[in-house]
Amino acid sequence: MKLIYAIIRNDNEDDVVSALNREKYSVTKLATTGGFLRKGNVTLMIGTDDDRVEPAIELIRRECGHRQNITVNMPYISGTSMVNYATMPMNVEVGGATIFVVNVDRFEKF
Ligand code: 2BA
Repeated sequence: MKLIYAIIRNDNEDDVVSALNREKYSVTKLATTGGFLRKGNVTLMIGTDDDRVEPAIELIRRECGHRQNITVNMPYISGTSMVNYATMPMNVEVGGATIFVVNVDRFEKF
């Protein structure tokens, strides 16, 4: 058995979770925050049999679409004697999904 962690954008959550449920995957949603952009995203935990991992990833890929480049204003500290907060435009890729697949040693339900 495997546990899939899929970090997706908030915008994609409904479509991905509905599609996973239709295909009989059990899903737990966690409200998470990206450490870089400090914006909300969603982490899905999906426990499933080994042979259902690839179909789940394909489904997530289909629902999340392509990555896109966006420009964000990142905060940074400027100046020496005083702390001045400013922002700096930066290009980042968003969209798609970030996926980790880990082995499950033991799985029980009571
Ligand atoms: P964030 O950490 O908010 O990152 C948002 C996007 O900013 C990333 O998109 C990436 O394009 C860019 N980015 C992240 N860290 C960067 C850095 N140190 N320097 C320059 N650009 C950076 P994604 O790669 O699609 O990641 C989307 C979200 O997935 C991330 O949100 C984070 O919550 C999670 N994530 C991605 N890779 C991860 C990893 N290796 N471990 C844990 N979480 C990860």
